Amino acid sequence: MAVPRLMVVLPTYNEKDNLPLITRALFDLKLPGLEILVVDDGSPDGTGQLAEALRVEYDAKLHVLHRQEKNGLGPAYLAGFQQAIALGAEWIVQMDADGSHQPKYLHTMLEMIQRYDVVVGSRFMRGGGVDTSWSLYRKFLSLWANRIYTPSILHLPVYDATGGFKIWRREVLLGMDLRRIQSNGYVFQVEMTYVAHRLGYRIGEFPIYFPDRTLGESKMSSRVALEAALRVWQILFRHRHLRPSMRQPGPAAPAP
Ligand SMILES: Nc1nc2c(ncn2[C@@H]2O[C@H](COP(=O)(O)OP(=O)(O)OP(=O)(O)O)[C@@H](O)[C@H]2O)c(=O)[nH]1
Ligand SMILES: [Mg+2]
Repeated sequence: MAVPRLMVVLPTYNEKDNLPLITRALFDLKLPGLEILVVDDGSPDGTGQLAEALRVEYDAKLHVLHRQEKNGLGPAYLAGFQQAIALGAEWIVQMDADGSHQPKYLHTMLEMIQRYDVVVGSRFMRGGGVDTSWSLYRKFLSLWANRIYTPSILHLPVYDATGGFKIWRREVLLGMDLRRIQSNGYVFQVEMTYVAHRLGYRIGEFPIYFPDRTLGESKMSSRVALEAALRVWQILFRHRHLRPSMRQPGPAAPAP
């Protein structure tokens, strides 16, 4: 059987210290057919140039998409997904470059993608967890937002509504019609999961432990969390009309 091409999309903005670590860890998994696509939005710290050096080091197995403007994680992922599809990827891994999404989980998540359309690395299901340094208050608030608040508004069948460590089948990204997705930040994750769910794709969840970013500062704040909570309603009204029959017919997968 031909090995499906696996593309890990890594968005970066000022990740020059993290990028070499995550790319090394990914290639060390020795997963057949694994390639990486770095999506850098002109990082002032030189992450883009560093990615070019890694491209030479890893030969054709690492690709770099340079974008001029920084306009957030959502648009960066969307551009990366389009490029991954254009490069022929069959399975597309969505993963932050900051160390919070640990490559070691990919073995099992890849087994699961054979049975599901999307696999979500889940912090809030049994067996998952968040950084031990999180205060009880922050843990409680995230657990409530992800397991109770968001799923009860959107009727989502997942425990981690804002989870951003995912594997997508190519057909799913094509069928979702990514032009529908408009959000950024935490809400981008919710919107992607909700659209997939409304279109009837099967979503599997796998428990992950989520350490805080290895290097650099977290941008999480109460304002960011509150805005995300309100925007969940916007997602509901924007997409609740979607049905499985409204999947976009995409071109067939390329021959192996
Ligand atoms: N290309 C691109 N990447 C971005 C942008 N914003 C964030 N990223 C990257 O997206 C990933 C996740 O972003 P983070 O800033 O870590 O966001 P977060 O994980 O929600 O928050 P913290 O880790 O708590 O700060 C990281 O790999 C970032 O470098 C952006 O505007 N453009
Ligand atoms: Mg992060």
